[in-house]
Amino acid sequence: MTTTTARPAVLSMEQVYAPLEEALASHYELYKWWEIEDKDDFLAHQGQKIRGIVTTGGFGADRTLIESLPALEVIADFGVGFDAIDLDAAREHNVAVSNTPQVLNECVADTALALLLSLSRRIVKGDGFIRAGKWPSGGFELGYKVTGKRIGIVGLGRIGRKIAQRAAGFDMQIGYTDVAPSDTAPESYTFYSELNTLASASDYLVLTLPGGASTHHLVDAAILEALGKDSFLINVARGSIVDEQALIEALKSNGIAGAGLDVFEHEPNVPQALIDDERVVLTPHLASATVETRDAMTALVLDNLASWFSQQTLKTAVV
Ligand code: 8YV
Repeated sequence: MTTTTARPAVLSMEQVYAPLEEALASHYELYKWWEIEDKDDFLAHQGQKIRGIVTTGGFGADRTLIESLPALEVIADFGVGFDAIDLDAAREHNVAVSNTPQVLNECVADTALALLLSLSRRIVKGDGFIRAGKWPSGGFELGYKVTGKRIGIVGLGRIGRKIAQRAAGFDMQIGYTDVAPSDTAPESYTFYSELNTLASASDYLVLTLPGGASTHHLVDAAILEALGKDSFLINVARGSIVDEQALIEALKSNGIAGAGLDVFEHEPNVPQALIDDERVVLTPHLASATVETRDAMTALVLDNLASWFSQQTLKTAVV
């Protein structure tokens, strides 16, 4: 006699990495949200069999989605940030949540440094200068030296620490703010209890703190004013942390020197004022987007799902 065990039904919310989709399809009865034309019809007729969701840091899972899936047991986030997942709704409905911490630290930190270097040394602008055929008719503008400058890290967590280590390689002076001074940070790092004081003392203010209600618009007009006309803002965390309109105003009035942005308030929409501004380097939320890191994130999502469906535990649990 042969027995067949039904594979758990899993709904993937966003098309993000083909090997993840392939692996999910080989282990689960996979549904792809972006391919479903009539979503209400799907939820009404198939929603009751979905036991797992795979989502991204940006897409998350809101209360409406969670409550539309009565058999939902687990949400596996393909990302470290879970601000877009309604954790209260997940808890209320006994839905476990996992994310992918640690495995993306290096790549996100590398991206912060890449933005910092691109801004200071005018890499993107220099590339455009050559491609536009302008080099033969004149020299290129000067940038700013990075070595020895002051970096202010907002959130000395797993990613913030990796950025600090990299900045130390450029002999930068490292300041940070967090809920409390870190016991394990090197003595050479300076702790600032207030964000505005850190901003005033920084040539580069780098955001590496979680998104969500508690950090919404933390970087507003006052913080940008404290940062000042010779300093740069770098955001590899969440767009919601920066008041984008205030940033646009600060750039317009030469209140800050420039910005390196991997994340935006309303992705994938980027305000035209930022696109038009050559003192801004823009990247499309790519900080964790390397083959190595996306493979590691895929492995962790699969581990979490396998562990949940076999023994109701998670490798890296948020809830
Ligand atoms: C991903 C992210 O790019 O880790 C996060 O929180 O936002 C990113 O690593 C995202 O989850 C994939 O879209």
